[in-house]
Amino acid sequence: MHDELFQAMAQSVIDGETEEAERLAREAIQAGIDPLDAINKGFIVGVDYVGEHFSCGDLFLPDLVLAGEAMKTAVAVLEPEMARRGTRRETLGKVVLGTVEGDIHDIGKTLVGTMLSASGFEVIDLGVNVPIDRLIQTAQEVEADIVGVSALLTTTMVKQRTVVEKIKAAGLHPRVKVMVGGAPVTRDWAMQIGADGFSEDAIGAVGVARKLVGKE
Ligand code: B1M
Repeated sequence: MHDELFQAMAQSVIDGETEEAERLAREAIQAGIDPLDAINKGFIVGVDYVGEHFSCGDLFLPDLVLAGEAMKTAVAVLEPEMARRGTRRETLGKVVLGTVEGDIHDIGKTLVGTMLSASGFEVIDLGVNVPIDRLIQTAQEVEADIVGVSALLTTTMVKQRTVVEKIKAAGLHPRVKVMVGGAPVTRDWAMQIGADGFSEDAIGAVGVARKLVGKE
């Protein structure tokens, strides 16, 4: 069901057609499609295609930029619906979230934030290219339970290690837990750097965060 619509969503991202992606996202909401299905079965398929073809040199930076813009626009349309569907009960905990310094990828990080807040976490999203000291200072100020660090580049994921080290050095750990994620990040990497939690995707991040605050 909805396979054609999902294919059109992927294609709109591949073609970098922002207006078409936006229109399809609205169509999905009207058709009662779960917004996460629209993202995972539709738009992400397109962005993954572009990523793969960028890696092997078939597509170029402008293609990546346009695909990113189309994807971002679609997600922005779907986010309020995701939040609306989330059954918000008591506040489960505070999460300070950001994409690590040197890295400007924000689509996955923002999705994780949306899912966490839809599930009852208070999310303080510091955006992209966030200096490590700012993450730590904010965690202290707001008395965060979790610091969530996203990284999409192999050159910036190493900063996740520094976040763990600095949180420990500041005496915040283990009260403040560190959760990491992003396309190149693996469970092995998370264990290697001493992070408390890792998830491959936004849905999984909610389960991991709940576990970290002891509210499974
Ligand atoms: Co960039 N980029 N990019 N890019 N980009 C990748 C990451 C890349 C894999 C493409 C490729 O070559 N195949 C490659 C990295 C290679 C590497 O390091 N090994 C790459 C590159 C090289 C670059 C530049 C260096 C290109 C250049 O300038 N020469 C440059 C870097 C700029 C910088 O950051 N300093 C760059 C720039 C860009 C754009 C700005 C053009 C654009 C980003 C737009 C934006 O974010 N506003 C862009 C895009 C769109 C991509 C791809 C195609 C798509 C990323 C994306 O949004 N995915 C990407 C290839 C790919 O990943 N398929 C690529 C969809 C998103 C929903 O998934 O972010 O993985 P993701 O998030 C998931 C999970 O990872 C997880 O949950 C999310 C939802 O399920 N997750 C977490 C994420 N964070 C989490 C945190 C958690 C838990 C789970 O806890 C805290």
